[in-house]
Amino acid sequence: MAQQASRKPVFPPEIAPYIDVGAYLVDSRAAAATLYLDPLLKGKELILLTRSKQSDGQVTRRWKAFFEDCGYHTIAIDSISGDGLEEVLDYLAKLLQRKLKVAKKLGINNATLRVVALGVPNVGKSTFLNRLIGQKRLKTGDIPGITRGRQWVRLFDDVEVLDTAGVLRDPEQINRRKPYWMLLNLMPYDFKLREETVDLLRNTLNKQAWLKLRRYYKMPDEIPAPQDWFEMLEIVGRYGGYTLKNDDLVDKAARRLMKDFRMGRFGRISLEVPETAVITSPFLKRPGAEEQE
Ligand SMILES: Nc1nc2c(ncn2[C@@H]2O[C@H](COP(=O)(O)OP(=O)(O)O)[C@@H](O)[C@H]2O)c(=O)[nH]1
Ligand SMILES: [Mg+2]
Repeated sequence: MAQQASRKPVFPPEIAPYIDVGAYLVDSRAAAATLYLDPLLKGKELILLTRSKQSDGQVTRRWKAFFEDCGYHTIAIDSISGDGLEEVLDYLAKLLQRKLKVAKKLGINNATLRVVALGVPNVGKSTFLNRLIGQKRLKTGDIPGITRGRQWVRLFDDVEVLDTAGVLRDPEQINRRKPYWMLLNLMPYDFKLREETVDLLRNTLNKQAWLKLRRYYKMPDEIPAPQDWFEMLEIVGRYGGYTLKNDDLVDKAARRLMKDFRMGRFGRISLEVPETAVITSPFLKRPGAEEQE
């Protein structure tokens, strides 16, 4: 079952002081719509721009620069290809060394670095941690909300990671983000959002992506680019050999289109760019902004 918006904390608030790193998994294709920051872990942020193999590399680099300007250490990763994971391990090793140094000054000869993985449901927290651990110890899956309990897992002798269930908080923010989430398969298909979601994709595609789409759906040259969401779906229907004569077929076309997008049929596409994206997280440190308490 899909996870519902929850205000329950994903880790007990009282353990926040013992957590060293809040590893925030953010989908690099929609870094604003999948951004979630926890005020309890201020100053401990590590932003991981995931699925970097699926997003527009140039846009992902801009997102990295954006988050770094905000003061967060940021790494682009892909948990399937393994890209960026070495860099994550190097960064954690550096933080552990720093923690050990502080411990030694206090006369303690060991330290454990505690990392918690955070992010919206289905963004890839468990997959990322599994890849780091090197074996499939945490449950992953395509259905949001698969990680329910809490489990600390030892990554190395001196690094522990905590997987969490996804966070979904403010209902108002959630509604704005829903078309993004649906397109990225972070939430189940909802026919009420199909118009908005198809339009989101239609408005995002650049010239190159349109070319790929035309080729993929074998669109004849005389057919102009679709003017609205329905025309867009008609292209998919025509390709599949059906017309959208009833609502089920409209849904069928919408699902197919979204799936083809996710499969990369239209190329590597980012849905949001840092220059125009709306970031709703109230906890984002903006460069130059006054520190707020
Ligand atoms: N291609 C690709 N798929 C990923 C990546 N990370 C996660 N996934 C897939 O996304 C789905 C949800 O991942 P999961 O780790 O269960 O998400 P969680 O709810 O955040 O723990 C799974 O089907 C994963 O295989 C990635 O970096 N690249
Ligand atoms: Mg999980």
